[in-house]
Amino acid sequence: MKTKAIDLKKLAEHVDRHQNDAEEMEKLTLQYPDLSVEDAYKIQSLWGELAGARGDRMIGWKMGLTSRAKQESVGVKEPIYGRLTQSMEVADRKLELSGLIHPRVEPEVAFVMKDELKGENLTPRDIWAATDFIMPAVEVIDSRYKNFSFTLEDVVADNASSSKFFLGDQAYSPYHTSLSDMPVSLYKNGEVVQSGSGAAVLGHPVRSIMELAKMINRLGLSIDPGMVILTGGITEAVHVYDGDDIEVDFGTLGKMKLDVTAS
Ligand code: OOG
Ligand code: MG
Repeated sequence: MKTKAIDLKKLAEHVDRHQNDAEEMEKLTLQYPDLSVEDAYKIQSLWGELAGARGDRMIGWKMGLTSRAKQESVGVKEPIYGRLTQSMEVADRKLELSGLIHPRVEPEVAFVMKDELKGENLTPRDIWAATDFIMPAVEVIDSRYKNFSFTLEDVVADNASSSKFFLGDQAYSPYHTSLSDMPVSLYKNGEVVQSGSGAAVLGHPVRSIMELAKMINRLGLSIDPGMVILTGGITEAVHVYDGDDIEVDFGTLGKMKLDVTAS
């Protein structure tokens, strides 16, 4: 028997409040064990409308859990997507902890599109032909769930843990380097704490864009020209604390440095 319909709008407001107040919350699935993945994406989309209504425009998408290491560390075995809004992009090199709960950073490759991408059977060629440029990126994830612990449905409803992101100063031609062979090392306070290569992302980051297009196509959505796409963590995410200095070496895509400060 179908139980009472879940008020998805109310849940979107609940998630939004906890994001804005940087207050951790219980897993939604504890109270709503019947919450489906479709419901969770609907909550995410309603959250996007709330952000849009306060002027926080959507500027792109992120893929998450595209690497085996990341899937294993959180116990969710499939890729997910989330929405990126204007207020998440940080232009300086300061990661301020105020407004965040228990942030982690992870190195990623960002694609910026020049053409629309739509469809469930796109090929790598389609993606490259529609790509304007690529950039090294650092994503800051900050699950609103206690202990960063969630199910697939929970993390999707929480906009795939999105909180902030930094893009490198230098953009590159999509053909600059082989992204699957690109070595990446993450340094915290001068020591390497994570390393990997672009191949960790579904074999090649371009596949992450194919997967995103396929997933949103089911809802009739497409990737718009000008949008930025974070293709997913290349290594495990690392906790950051006040005073940390973070440096990511992206090989021929250069280095990015961030100072972590309380406010
Ligand atoms: C989910 C988001 C993961 C990525 O790049 O894999 C993600 C999480 O681990 O909290 O952004
Ligand atoms: Mg990520």
